[in-house]
Amino acid sequence: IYVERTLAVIKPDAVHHADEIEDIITQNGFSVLHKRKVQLTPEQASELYSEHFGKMFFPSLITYMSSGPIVALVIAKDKAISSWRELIGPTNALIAKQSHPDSLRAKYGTDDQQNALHGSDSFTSAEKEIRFFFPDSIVEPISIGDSAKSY
Ligand code: YYY
Ligand code: MG
Repeated sequence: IYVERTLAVIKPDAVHHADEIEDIITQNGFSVLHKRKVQLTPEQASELYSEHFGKMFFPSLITYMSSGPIVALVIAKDKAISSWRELIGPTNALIAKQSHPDSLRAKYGTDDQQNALHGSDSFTSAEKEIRFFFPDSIVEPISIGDSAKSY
């Protein structure tokens, strides 16, 4: 049995709800494999969001993401990447409140920037983002049981 992993980040605006959000994560069947509370420097936030460099919202995104502590979690479940993206909801929390009222961004976010949560969007970004926060963790799918196969 192979368990997919993804990176979840509780952003500065939602860190005061971190315990509650972690409960929701486990209630939704995810295992929390690693957890770290850190405050990113603007340079580190820029690295994490490098794909958005040059966009209008990039400078304010970096200011926001480095404005206070965040909680990074490696969470695991079958189809963890898409399942976590689904649970957090649309990027814009204002839209989430309309179309996905039960999503975490609807519950904890404010607008298109302060949206409370991050989730990796693909296997490649999950691997990269897990390594960014947890450089010592094993990135390969973890195997439970005795048969060893790779992707
Ligand atoms: O992956 P996701 O977080 O749902 O959205 P992205 O399009 O990758 O944008 C990353 C991040 O940038 C988003 O979570 C908030 C911020 N952002 C913004 O501040 N303003 C926008 N118009 C779009 C995104
Ligand atoms: Mg994204």
